[in-house]
Amino acid sequence: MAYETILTEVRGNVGLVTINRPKAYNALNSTVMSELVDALAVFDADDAVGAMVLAGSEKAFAAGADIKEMSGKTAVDMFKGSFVDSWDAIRAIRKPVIAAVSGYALGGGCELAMLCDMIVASESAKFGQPEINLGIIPGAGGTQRLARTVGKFLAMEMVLNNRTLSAAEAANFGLVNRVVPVEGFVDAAVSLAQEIAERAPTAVQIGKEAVNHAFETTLAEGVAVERRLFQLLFSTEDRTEGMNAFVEKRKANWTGK
Ligand code: DAK
Repeated sequence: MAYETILTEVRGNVGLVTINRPKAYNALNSTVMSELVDALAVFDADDAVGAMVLAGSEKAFAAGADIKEMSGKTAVDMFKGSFVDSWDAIRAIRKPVIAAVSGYALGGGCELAMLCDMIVASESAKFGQPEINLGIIPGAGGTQRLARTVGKFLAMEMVLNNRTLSAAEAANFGLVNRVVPVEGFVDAAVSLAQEIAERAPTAVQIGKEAVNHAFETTLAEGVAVERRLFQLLFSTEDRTEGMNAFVEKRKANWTGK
């Protein structure tokens, strides 16, 4: 399908989605969001794709929601709009999504990166929640995910006083998985995604579900859910194959069954 604001391609077993609104620092208008949802859902349903990368440009992952589009909206528009649903739809993607972040990841851009499962940042990446400058606060999970990731005190400074984090600081505070040179930052994310795509597909998706559950519940309930998911994997052919391959000293041949 041809999109207006994003580019898509498959590299190996990785679905790559690139936000492409260079004139607006990849600001996330409703077209970008609905196209992202569509493209990620297509890759999620494609058995040849095991993981995805969501990238921006070298200059900007995304400078936030589109302020020009948002400026005329009422509270009821914000409540009813499909813009809100898009974020939930991205959260519901089952396969791992790795954000490849270079340049600005601000406001909704930072939140979009945090909706992903891992973040590969280029040395120029800048993470921030500047909504306070617009008289609002983050609206797509930023206050919650930042507090859980970088801790209360730094999250407060970012949300209340627009403290931005360099890539090195983000790595230091556990907000990104790794920092790589600007040149080739997307390739670095794709190669990490390819490694994951070569693993047992059902276990990968169930592993994502289990880790994400940690953010939704108590430790006791989370451990109970993990145990059920672990037991479920004992019904898969890949579990038998993986253990047989280890015993037989050969590479496993995953089928996703
Ligand atoms: N929206 C619209 N246009 C933007 C934009 C944005 N967020 N960011 C940049 N642009 C546009 C500029 O308007 C400008 O367009 P023209 O004037 O050329 O037409 C062009 O990109 C270049 O920008 P600048 O001239 O400003 O370039 P600079 O290099 O001087 O500065 C900058 C780059 C990224 C530092 C600056 O543009 C900037 O501060 N941008 C705004 C960053 C920001 O405040 N982001 C937070 C937006 S609020 C929700 C989900 C999500 C959200 C809310 C609710 N729900 C699910 C309920 C999210 C909210 C937000 O993200």
